[in-house]
Amino acid sequence: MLKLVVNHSADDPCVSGLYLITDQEERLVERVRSALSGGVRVLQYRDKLRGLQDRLTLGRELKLLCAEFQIKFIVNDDLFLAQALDADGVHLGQEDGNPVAARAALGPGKLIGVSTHSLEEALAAQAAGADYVGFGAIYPTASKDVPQTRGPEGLALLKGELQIPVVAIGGITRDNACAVIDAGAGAVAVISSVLSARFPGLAATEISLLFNRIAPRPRGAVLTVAGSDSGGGAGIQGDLKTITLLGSYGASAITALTAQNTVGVSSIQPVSPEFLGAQIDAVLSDIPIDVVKVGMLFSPENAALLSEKLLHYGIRMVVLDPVMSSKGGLALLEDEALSVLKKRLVPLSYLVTPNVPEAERLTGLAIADAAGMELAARALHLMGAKNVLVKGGHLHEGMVTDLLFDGSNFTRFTAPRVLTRNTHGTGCTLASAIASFLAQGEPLPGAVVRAKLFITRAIKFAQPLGKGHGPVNHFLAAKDQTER
Ligand code: 3NM
Repeated sequence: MLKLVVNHSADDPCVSGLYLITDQEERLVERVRSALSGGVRVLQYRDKLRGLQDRLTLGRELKLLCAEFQIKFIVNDDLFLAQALDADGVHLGQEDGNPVAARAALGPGKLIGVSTHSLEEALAAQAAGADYVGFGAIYPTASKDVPQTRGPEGLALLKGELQIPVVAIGGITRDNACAVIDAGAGAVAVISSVLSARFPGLAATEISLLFNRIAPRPRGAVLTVAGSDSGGGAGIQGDLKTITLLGSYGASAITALTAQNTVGVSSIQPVSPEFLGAQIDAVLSDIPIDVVKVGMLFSPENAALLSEKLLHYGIRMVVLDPVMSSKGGLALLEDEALSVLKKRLVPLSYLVTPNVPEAERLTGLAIADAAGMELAARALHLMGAKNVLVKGGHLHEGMVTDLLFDGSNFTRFTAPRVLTRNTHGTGCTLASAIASFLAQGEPLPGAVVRAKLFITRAIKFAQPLGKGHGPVNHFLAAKDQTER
């Protein structure tokens, strides 16, 4: 008889992904709720201030939230509270009692984690029956007095010696977590980078997505919502080529059919909002999509429908390429759709990627130079886009500079201008490449750098296919670009 043996320790680690620890600030439950909706996998209730009754009350509330989001609920330090709340486990500091006693009290089905700061402590915790160790501080942190920092290097050394999962902790942010995940952390524990963020749900999504960087290929899934380009260089076809060649999984929802080639768009047949909605429902109710990339929407009804669906499914990772017209000047967005885009889609977008004419129409500003791009980026951020990438290709300068604004800082990405008329599909391809790299666990600045390299190569290698603007060369641009 065949017997199925499931190795839980390898395939199903007891903790993985984003591990959130509570802070002592105001509106905790509200902020935790938002964070859990962004993809937190384990919540640890850590409370150094409240008395027992208040801890019991708040603990019950947090436990209910965890049940609602189907994630694990762990109590820090306090074995009595863990038992009283029937938590999924307890997390012990070095001073907070011993894992053997905790196991005897909680039984085999509960999780026991131990804070450790050295290889010796971690090995001792493992020998005493801990299910996982916390290890830190990885980076400097203001949330706790820590004796020293270990860096990703210290974590990699520990991982080599330990069998149980390691939860990295201390000063971890979206921008430094990649090194920690690459060093072998099964989970990252954070307080401030999620709970002190302006949007805890978005901050949680950004960090959770980074774990895709260790997923098998195709890595991460992108849904493109755009028009079909029969010519194959832009729109849905250009998007799916980009997403696939860069190593992610691509799904699509078509907003309109276009009869199109390298010379121009000769006819447009919009899809009804009902049918666009049916496509989006079919995909999002089944396939775990990491990033939604939005291109040509055409009608105000389709733009409005999309905003409803994004809200309904709680999609935060939206890359919005505000396509407005074809190279030949034909409108790909009806006039009334512009205001829907501005009012309803820009505020839902994680990143909006206008070129100069699109940024001008969205903001009403005239953009003649780098300073104008900055003003437009600020205006789009005020309109609700979390991040803005204004593309400088339409300014007549030798170098092409794109400007990324995250609400605080500007980053410039510069590449030499390639003199060619074969640029069909550039906007769609860049936005799809950014969406793919995000879906693969690259934080935004890195995703933009890699996507910019990709589009620059795709333009450089473009062939004069057809009688008009030849399509960018997705194939050669992607060759040798997916290293893992
Ligand atoms: N334990 P933040 S560092 C609770 O090294 C805690 O054991 C640490 O907070 C350890 O994500 C830490 O804000 C604080 O840096 C983590």
